[in-house]
Amino acid sequence: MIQAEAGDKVKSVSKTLDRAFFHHARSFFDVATIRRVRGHFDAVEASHRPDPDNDRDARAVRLGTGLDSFRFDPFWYDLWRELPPASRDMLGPFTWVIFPVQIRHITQTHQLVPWHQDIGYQRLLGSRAHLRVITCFVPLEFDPTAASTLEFAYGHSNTDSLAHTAEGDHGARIAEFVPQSSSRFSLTMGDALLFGDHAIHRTVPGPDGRIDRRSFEFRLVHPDDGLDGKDYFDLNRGRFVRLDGSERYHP
Ligand SMILES: O=C(O)CCC(=O)C(=O)O
Ligand SMILES: [Fe+2]
Repeated sequence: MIQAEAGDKVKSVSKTLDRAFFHHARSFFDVATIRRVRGHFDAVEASHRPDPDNDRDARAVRLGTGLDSFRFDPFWYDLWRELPPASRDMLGPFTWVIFPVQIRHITQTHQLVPWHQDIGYQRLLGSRAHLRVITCFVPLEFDPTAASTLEFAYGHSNTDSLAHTAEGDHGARIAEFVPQSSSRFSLTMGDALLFGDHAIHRTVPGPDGRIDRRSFEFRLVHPDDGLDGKDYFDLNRGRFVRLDGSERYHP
């Protein structure tokens, strides 16, 4: 059981300890940093070409998710090196950011992710699944309100881990799900959406139907839930770490 430490200056810890929470974190990242990150994204994206013989690459292209070579760039973690202190406090005990990040650049209808909980995707990882994660969704658009975003369901009484089934390339969806009510947020560059692994959400197009959107999903864990041999960015040490106690500037 993850406990908040007494005396922590944590504003939203009750939310982070509720696995179904979702929260619009305004100005979560430094805007100058996020602009620099977007510049780097634009500069290097096209140089990462899918290997035609690699099924994993082909699937990533179909889904609009970043290729492994693109994801493994430690530059994306500058967002965490330069995290404002108030944002750090908001994360409570979730101080390890999983490496690598999930990247998306979606442009097509079939890339919209159907209703799911992130725990449904973790379960697909078997012995490499984290027991518990929180997700930090970061739009990389200059006007995120015009682009595709996430929609969250609420008013649904069952916030436990629900059954998921595969749908095409999407590994996990909650079949036949109809929310009682739902929420979308007006994001500006630098904002993030933080949510628990039982929060029910999906991808929706922008208000005028436009889908084009670049974004990151970072996942964070409590250090007790780290896995052997995996790299994490430790927000307390400002370094990449592993469970064996090793530390490095680059993973
Ligand atoms: O980026 C999106 O539109 C949704 C992605 C998502 O929900 C996920 O990766 O868990
Ligand atoms: Fe998700």
